[in-house]
Amino acid sequence: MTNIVNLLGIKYPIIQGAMAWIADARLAAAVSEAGGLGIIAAGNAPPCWVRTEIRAAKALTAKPFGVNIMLLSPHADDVVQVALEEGVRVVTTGAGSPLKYMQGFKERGMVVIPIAPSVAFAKKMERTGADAIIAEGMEAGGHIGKLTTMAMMPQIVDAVNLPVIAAGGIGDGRGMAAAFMLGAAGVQVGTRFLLAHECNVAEEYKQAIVNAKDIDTTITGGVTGHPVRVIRNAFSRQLEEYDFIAKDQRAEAAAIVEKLGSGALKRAVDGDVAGGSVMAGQIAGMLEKRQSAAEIIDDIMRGCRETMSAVSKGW
Ligand code: TUI
Repeated sequence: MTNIVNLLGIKYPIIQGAMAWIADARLAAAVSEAGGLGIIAAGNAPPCWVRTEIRAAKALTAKPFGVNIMLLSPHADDVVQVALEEGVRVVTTGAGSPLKYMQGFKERGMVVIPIAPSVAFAKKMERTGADAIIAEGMEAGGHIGKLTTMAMMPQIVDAVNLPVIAAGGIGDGRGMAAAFMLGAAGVQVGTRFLLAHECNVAEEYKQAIVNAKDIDTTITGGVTGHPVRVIRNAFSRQLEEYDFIAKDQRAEAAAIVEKLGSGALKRAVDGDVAGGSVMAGQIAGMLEKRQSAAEIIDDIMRGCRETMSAVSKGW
């Protein structure tokens, strides 16, 4: 098992999930300062925003941090250019294939970690020169694939010769320990960092995470081909209507849902948690405590050590 702590130059094998419109320099720097790998989420933001955040993170921490390129973004090409120009050391990619950027990343010695929703995609990424893979199960918040973390992890671990980072459904030390049992080299944690003091999301969004029970997330936008896990609300119910549409009307429905969806995450991030897209993972049901990023990381590491030592004593 390759050690991602050494690969990334961090203390703990915890990567902060890239949450569009949410994961900015402040959150990323706090996670990196605490010994994890903070990630600035480019999402659909314009390249100038990404540059500003990268520079802000550099001012806040001397420790490594990364940038996530969301490949469905119309700004993806320009955001990649910014990451290259700013000397970003680690990129994670989501929602597509980073193939056309790979050569540029590798020429600059960047560590490239694509997010994979399947074995086939993970193998493709290994062939194109990825340094590690994030295997993200459908327990995760936001745009998801079809497989669960539990079923996908060991299959990707067997299929590639790279460190595999588990993501989706991991919110504490037990989840991290379970990921190690499945062959993970580390974990990516998103939803739990929504409750970090350093996370700038609206108070209403944080409260929606605290209030959520185990069954309170749902999957929207299936008709567009980009399913998204959110906390169920008025907006998700509105989108639900388009999931059961006759085959010959699907293209039209997809266009409508696409239109309704654009801007919906930003609305929620700004506090409209009824009319916006409150992206969150299934683990939201368990999350209650507001803590600093450092407290979150310490708690996950302590819980992981406790769980692993209890398990090693037998059952
Ligand atoms: O990307 C994410 N999570 C996201 S992106 C996002 S912004 C957004 N908003 C509305 C619609 C779509 C996106 C919110 N949350 N996670 C990583 C992830 N990557 N999940 C799934 C994938 C993925 C899907 C297909 C990765 C590769 C892929 O490959 C397709 C291909 O090219 O074969």
